[in-house]
Amino acid sequence: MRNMRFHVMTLFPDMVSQGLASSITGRALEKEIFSLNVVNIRDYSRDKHRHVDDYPYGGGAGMVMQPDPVYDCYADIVKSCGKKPRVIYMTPQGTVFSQKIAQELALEEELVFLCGHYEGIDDRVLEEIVTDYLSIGDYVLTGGELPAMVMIDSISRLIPGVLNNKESAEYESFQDGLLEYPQYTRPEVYHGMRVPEVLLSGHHANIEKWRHEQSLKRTFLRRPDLLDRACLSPSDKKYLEGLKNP
Ligand code: 9D3
Repeated sequence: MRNMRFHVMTLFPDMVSQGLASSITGRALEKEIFSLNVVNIRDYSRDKHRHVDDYPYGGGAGMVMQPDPVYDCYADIVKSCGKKPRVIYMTPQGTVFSQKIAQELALEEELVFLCGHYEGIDDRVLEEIVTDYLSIGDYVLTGGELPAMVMIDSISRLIPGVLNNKESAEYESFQDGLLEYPQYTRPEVYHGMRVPEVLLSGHHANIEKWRHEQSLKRTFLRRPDLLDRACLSPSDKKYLEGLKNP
């Protein structure tokens, strides 16, 4: 089995290590299903005060991360890799990350995530080492660490063995591109609200049909944009027409 290795270049290594040490990613790290090498870019400063940033040429607010510490950090990581790894720069200017991109990146043996801070990184080192520019969406964060953690979380769960059987089965059922149906557990009556009767009936075919219709209805109401790309049968389309024209 492939043992995927993630490298993260960051000024906040504890944030990344601690964030991924919990939950399912933490369990998979303990089981050595994938590994995580978090590297502090500051360790590659050439300055006695451990500076890694400087004023921008041409003026302007804030500081820019210098190219040398980033390059030296990268060079050290590459030395430990079999072949030249993809280097993903976390930036609000990147392509928006998606499940499709997660699936593509999960095929790699090694991935390097570069997290920026301040007003960004000297563009020359980015041109030299970065293969992919990725964002997690159109909102402003303080740095690339949370985006790197988001991507590692979603990529790692695609590695065989990270999810248990139940979790994997749930993933399979998501592949039709629809939202999940609602779930219920005990008690049967909560704050006066009953669990839908069909779920107590024990009639598996009816339960499947009800759940599938709930998925269609939810997707229609909450994420109608997904319906354009979903796999829909003729009877699904009929059901949706019924929702639109009651
Ligand atoms: C508003 C002008 N800029 C601030 C100096 C741009 C800017 C640069 C860097 C804004 C935020 C950041 C820090 N964010 C990331 O590094 C980042 C990010 C994000 O903010 N949103 C979504 N995805 C990503 S990936 C990396």
